[in-house]
Amino acid sequence: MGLRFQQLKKLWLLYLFLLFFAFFMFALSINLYVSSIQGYDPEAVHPKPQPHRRSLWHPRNIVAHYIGKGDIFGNMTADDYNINLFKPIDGEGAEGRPVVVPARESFRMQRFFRLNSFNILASDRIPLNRTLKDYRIGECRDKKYVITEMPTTTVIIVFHNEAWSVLLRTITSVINRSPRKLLKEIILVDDASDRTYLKKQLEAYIKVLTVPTLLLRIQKRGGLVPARLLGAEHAKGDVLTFLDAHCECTRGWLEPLLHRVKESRTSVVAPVIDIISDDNFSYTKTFENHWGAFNWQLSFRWFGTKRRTALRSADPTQPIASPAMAGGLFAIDKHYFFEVGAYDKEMRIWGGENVEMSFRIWQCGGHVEICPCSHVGHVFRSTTPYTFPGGMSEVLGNNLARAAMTWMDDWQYFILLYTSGLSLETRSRIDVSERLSLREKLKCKPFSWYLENIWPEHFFPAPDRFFGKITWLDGQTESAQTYTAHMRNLPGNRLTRDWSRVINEIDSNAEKFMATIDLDRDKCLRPMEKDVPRNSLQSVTVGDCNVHTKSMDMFVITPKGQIMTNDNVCLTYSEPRLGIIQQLKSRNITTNVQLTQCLDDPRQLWIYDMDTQHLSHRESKLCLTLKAAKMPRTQKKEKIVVAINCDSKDITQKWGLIPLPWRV
Ligand code: LR7
Ligand code: MN
Repeated sequence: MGLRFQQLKKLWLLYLFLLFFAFFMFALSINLYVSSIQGYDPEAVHPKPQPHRRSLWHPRNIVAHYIGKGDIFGNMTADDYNINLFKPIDGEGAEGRPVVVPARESFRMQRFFRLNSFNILASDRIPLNRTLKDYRIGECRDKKYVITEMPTTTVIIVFHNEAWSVLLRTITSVINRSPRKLLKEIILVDDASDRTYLKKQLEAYIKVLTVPTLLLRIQKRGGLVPARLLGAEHAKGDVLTFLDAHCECTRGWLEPLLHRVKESRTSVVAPVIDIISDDNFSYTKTFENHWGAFNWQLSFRWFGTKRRTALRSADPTQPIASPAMAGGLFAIDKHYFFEVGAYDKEMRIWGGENVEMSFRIWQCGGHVEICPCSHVGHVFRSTTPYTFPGGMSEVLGNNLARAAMTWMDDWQYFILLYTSGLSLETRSRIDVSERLSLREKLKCKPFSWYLENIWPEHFFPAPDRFFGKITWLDGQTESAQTYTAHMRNLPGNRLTRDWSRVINEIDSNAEKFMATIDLDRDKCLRPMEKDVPRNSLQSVTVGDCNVHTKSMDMFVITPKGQIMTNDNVCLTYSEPRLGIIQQLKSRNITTNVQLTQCLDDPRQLWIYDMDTQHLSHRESKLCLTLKAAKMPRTQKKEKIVVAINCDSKDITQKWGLIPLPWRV
C-alpha cells in the first residue's frame, strides 16, 4: 500500500513537472514565433522570419493524423474538425502567388475543403506574414497622410469556427500593415465556435501580440450582427473598422479609410475588396471602378458599369458612392455607428444586415462609399461552411424581411411577393416597430428617394414603370384574343407608342389585363436556359407563364423603353457588327436578341405599339418574332426570339404586356 502511494506520488510529481515544462515551452514558442513575424513593414524590415524560431512553432500539440473512414471523402469526425495542420513553408504564396498542394495530398485536400469551404491545405502552407504586392494605383501611392492628425481605429473581427491559419493571417496582416499609431486595438469576437484550437491556444497566441487584442466570446451562437455589436460596445478607437475573419490587408489599406471618415463623418467607407482564391489562396486585384447594389431578392451584387450620375469626380483617389455595401469590410465613425442605429439586433446568423445598413445610411443622411485607395483581400467562397441554427432560408428570409419592412416602403411587398420563402403573410410574424421608430427619430427619407437619387440605374419596379410578364399572343388562344380586344378598345390608343401612355393604360386597367392571362396555357418571354448565368449572353424564347426561371421571366419596362429583368439584365438587340455577335458565334447561337447586362445603350431601347401589339427595337425598327430554329449544337428545332422586319399580318410578332402586382 505504502509503496504504491510512494510510486503514485513520484508519478504525480513527474506529471506536474512535465505539464509545467510543456506549458513553458508552448508559451515561449508562441512568443518567439509571434515576435518573429511582427513589425510595421515586414517586407522591408524582416524579409524572412528567422528559420530556427519558426521551427520551434509547429502546432504539433494539436496535430492529429487522418485515418480514412466512411464515404468517398469520409464523414468528418471531431478530430477532423479540430485538426490544425498549419505548417508554413518559406516563400509559399509570396507576393500573393497561388499555392500548389502536392499531388500526394490531393485526397486530403478535397476532403478537408468542406470544413471551411476553402482549401485549408493551401492556406496552411502559407506563412502568416506572406508578402503581397502593392495593389494601389499610382495616384493612391503618392498620397501623403498626416498620421498624427488622424483618428484611431479598433479593428473588429468576428468569427465562427474560422480556420487557424486564415484567422491568424488576417490578424497578422492588420498588425503588419497598419500604422501602429492608428491601430488602437483589435477586437476578436468568437461567435460560439467549438473548434478546440480557438480556445486556450488562441488566448495564448493573442497575449503576446504587439497590438492590444481583446478576445470576446459569445456563448450561444447569434450570428455576425450580435457579434459585431458586442465588439463595437467594447471598442476604444475613434473609428470602427470591421473585417471578415478571412482577409488580408495590403500596404496602405487603413490610412485612406480613416482619412475619409475624418473628412466626412457620415461616410461609411469600404475598401476595394480583392479576391483571395478559395482554391489556391492566390491574391487577385479587383478593378477600382465598381460599386455595389442588390437584386430582386436583396442579394448583394457588384456592378462595373460607369455611373450615369456624376457621383464620381475625375480624381481617381476619390471615394465612389455605392448604393449598397458588401457588408463585411468597412470603416465607420464609432459615434455615428451608434447614432445611426448600429445594427438591427433581431438579425441572426448571416445575411440582410448589409442591405439594411446601406438603406439606413443613405436614407438617413449618410453615404456608403468605396475607397479606391484601400485594398483588402477576402476569401470568396461559393458555399457556407457553417450551420444555420433555425434553418438557412428561415433565418435569411427573416433578416431580409426585416430590412424590407423597415426601409423599403411600398417596395417591401415586391420583396415579400417575389423572394422564395417570403410572402405577404410574413409581415404578421415580424415586428420592426422599434426600427420604424428609429427611422422616424432620424427623419429618414423614403425608399423612392433612395432609388431615384442613389441608384437611378436600378431595375426594380416603380410607379412609372411596367412590371409583369410579356406574353406571346399566338392569335389562337382565347387570352390572345381577349388581350387584343382590350388593347383595341382602349380609348384613344391609336398611334400611341409612347411608353408612358402604354404603361399608364396598362396600369389603370391592370385587373382587366391580369384576367386575360391563362397561366396554364399561355407562353411568356423567358431566357432560353433554365439557370441563367448572371450578366452572360442568353438567348430568349417563350415558355409556360406559370414556370418561373429564377424570376427572369418577369420584366420591368422603363419609360425610356428598357426591358429589364432581375440582376440587371436587359433585353438587347445586337447588330451584326458589334462584338457581341462574335461571342454569340463562339457559342453557336444564331439570334440577334439576347438578355445581357443593362448598359444604358440604344441597343436596349424598345417600343410597344398598342395597336399592332408589336414590340420593336427602337433604332432598327425590327420586331420581336418567335421563330422555330434548328439549334446548331443540338440540331434540335427550338423556339427562339429574333428581331426581323415587322409585318402586321404575322401572328408570331404579337406580344402582350400582362402586369403583375408588386405593391399592395
Ligand atoms: O453565425 C455566424 N457568425 C459569425 O461570426 C456567421 C458568420 N460569422 C462571421 C464569419 O466567421 C465571418 O468572419 O461573420 C463573418 C462573415 O461571414 P461570411 O464570411 O460567411 O460572409 P460572406 O463573406 O459570405 O458574406 C458577406 O455578406 C454577409 C452578410 O451577412 C456579411 O455582411 C459578410 O461580412 C459579407 N462579406 C463581405 O462583405 C466580404 C466580401 C464579400 C462580398 C460580396
Ligand atoms: Mn467572408
